[in-house]
Amino acid sequence: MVEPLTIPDTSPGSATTKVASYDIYLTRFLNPDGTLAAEPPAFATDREQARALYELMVRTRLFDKKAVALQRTGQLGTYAAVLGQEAIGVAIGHALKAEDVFIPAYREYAAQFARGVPMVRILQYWGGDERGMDYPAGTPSHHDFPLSVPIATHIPHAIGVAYAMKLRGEKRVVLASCGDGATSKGDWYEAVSAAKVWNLPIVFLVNNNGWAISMPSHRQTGAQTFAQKGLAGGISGEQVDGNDVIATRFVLERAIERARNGEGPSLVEALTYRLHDHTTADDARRYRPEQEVTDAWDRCPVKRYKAYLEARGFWTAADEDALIADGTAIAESTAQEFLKTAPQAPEAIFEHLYERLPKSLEWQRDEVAARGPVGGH
Ligand SMILES: Cc1ncc(C[n+]2csc(CCOP(=O)(O)OP(=O)(O)O)c2C)c(N)n1
Ligand SMILES: [Mg+2]
Repeated sequence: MVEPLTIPDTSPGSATTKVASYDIYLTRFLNPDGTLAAEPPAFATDREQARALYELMVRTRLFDKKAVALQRTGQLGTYAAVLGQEAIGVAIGHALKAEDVFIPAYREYAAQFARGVPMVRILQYWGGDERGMDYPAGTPSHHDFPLSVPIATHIPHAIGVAYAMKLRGEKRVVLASCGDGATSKGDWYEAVSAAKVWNLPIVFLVNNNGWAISMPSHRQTGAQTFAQKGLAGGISGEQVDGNDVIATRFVLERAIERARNGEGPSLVEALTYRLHDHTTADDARRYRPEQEVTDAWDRCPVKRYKAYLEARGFWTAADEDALIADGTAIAESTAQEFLKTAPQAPEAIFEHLYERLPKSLEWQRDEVAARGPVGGH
């Protein structure tokens, strides 16, 4: 908190004195090879809970693979893959309570699945179908926001939601996610600043996956960490190993409970790596060395957590076979459901922005409607 302007005394005999200093902490329970870096929290030692994290991670990876395959075969529009970053979405999905509100960017599918978004909705979304943003009533996702491809524009919206919760005296929390690149946007800084000024129940999750399309993180900012951008706004900022699902869930739960108890906002920088191209419209070989990607596979969140589960006796080869078979079948049936969905009329694109369409757009809608459909997905 900035004190009312008084100029502090300097140390006797010194022209310059230290007025503030800060530390940034990183949390990790699992080393990249799956061995324990520290004693894990209770949820990770409970067989069922521990297995659930892994199952969602693998199901998400299988979904992701299918989505990329659909795009590659001309059956889906541009798609943003989550390969390598699955642990973060899984951790968010398990850390939030049903009444909380999740305001995602576009790589946290696992959290959306955990909160009740059917996989087919994500395919519809990337297929250009607005119905892909309509999440089912009776699930937590119904009061969540749709994923946001516009970078950081959803972060001020998240502040609005958290402000409403505070105003109504609700014990609910907002979690808003974005990438490292998004933290360079003015709207992101404005939101972080307002969050502390109003002491809002919000957690900002920054996926630092090393890249913002072809821009490496170290050229995205001169700051040593993204976590310290929270400190600059007066809020708790910390790093977590985002490829360690245990640590990420643990750190997020702690930040979420602080927010729920009125202790205000937090920023969590999750260190991860984007193993895929930025989207299917990108070819990352044009700007990043293959060796970097090969090295990053050694830190893969799925492999790491599987090794942990196996060491605890929580996971067998038969479990793995069953999960792969089931997850693959679900991804396939999801794809079939998507492909069978009758496309919307082209003029549907005019439906969701205005309550009453302005006159200037009415003629455009009518013209599009008169032309009729131009193809399938
Ligand atoms: C407002 C806005 N500006 C630019 C873009 C184009 N764009 C799409 S993704 C991206 C980079 C985002 O990087 P980061 O925030 O690190 O997220 P990541 O894709 O790495 O998860 C940009 C510039 C956009 N979608 N929205
Ligand atoms: Mg990024």
